[in-house]
Amino acid sequence: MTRLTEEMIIDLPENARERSKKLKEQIGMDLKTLAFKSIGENPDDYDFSDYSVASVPITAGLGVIGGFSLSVKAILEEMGFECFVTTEPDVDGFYEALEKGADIIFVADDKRFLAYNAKTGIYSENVSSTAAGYSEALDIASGGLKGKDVLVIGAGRVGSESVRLLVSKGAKVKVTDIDFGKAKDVAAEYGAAALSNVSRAISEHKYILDASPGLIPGELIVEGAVISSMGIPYSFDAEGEKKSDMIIHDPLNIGTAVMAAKCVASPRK
Ligand code: PYL
Repeated sequence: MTRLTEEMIIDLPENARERSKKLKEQIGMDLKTLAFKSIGENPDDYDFSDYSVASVPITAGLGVIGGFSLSVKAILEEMGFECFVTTEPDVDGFYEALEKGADIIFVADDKRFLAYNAKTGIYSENVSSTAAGYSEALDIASGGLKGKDVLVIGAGRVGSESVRLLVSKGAKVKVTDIDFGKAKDVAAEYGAAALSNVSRAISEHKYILDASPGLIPGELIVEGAVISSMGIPYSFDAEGEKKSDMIIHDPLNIGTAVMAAKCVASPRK
């Protein structure tokens, strides 16, 4: 998964509510509702206003990303959780979260973004959560993908999980990747079809789930395209935005919200 940069999330904290409102305009539900719907749950069945959530900065690997923990906090607060960023990073920060009574603790290194419910042992992670949230958003935006052709761009961790989920929703899934071997492996594993020519695949599909870091030239986008794009950096130019009926995108919000929903709703594993 591509590593976020401070520039990509610099405005996230103050725009979290705006993004949730935009999502509601696009698909008829806000971030919290989409997150719970992505896991088959109704947010009204849960009162998580008394949950305390901690976001712990992690210095491992390439280190802390400026604004990352604050962005996690803003996304969770927009959903209705009470959230704090620990003053200490890493293990001492995890200890601080426990000492301060956090129910759910969010931590991310360069390989894994994890949410852990310290009270129940339930945990969730960002790759499967992002795939779930964006696949659900595309299903809703399309009016139901069952029987429809859908293209997944990118056969990495998120793209593969998205192929699996979209096949389970009854879509006719095609997957493409600059590494055609990866696309073929994912297609074979989940009952999808692999397309070798990425540009042609994009130019032939109305419904697209974009799980790739690459920019997508607007000239490839079909008129009226409905696109669910977790790819970072943001992949579309003015022409692509003009031709698309809808582009659902954020740098971190949907994946983080689904992680929180899973930690509140999932039965103990
Ligand atoms: C979870 C994001 C979504 C897209 N790419 C993933 C990423 O950038 N991962 C790295 C996160 C590092 C966070 C850093 C901190 O500030 O705690 N260790």
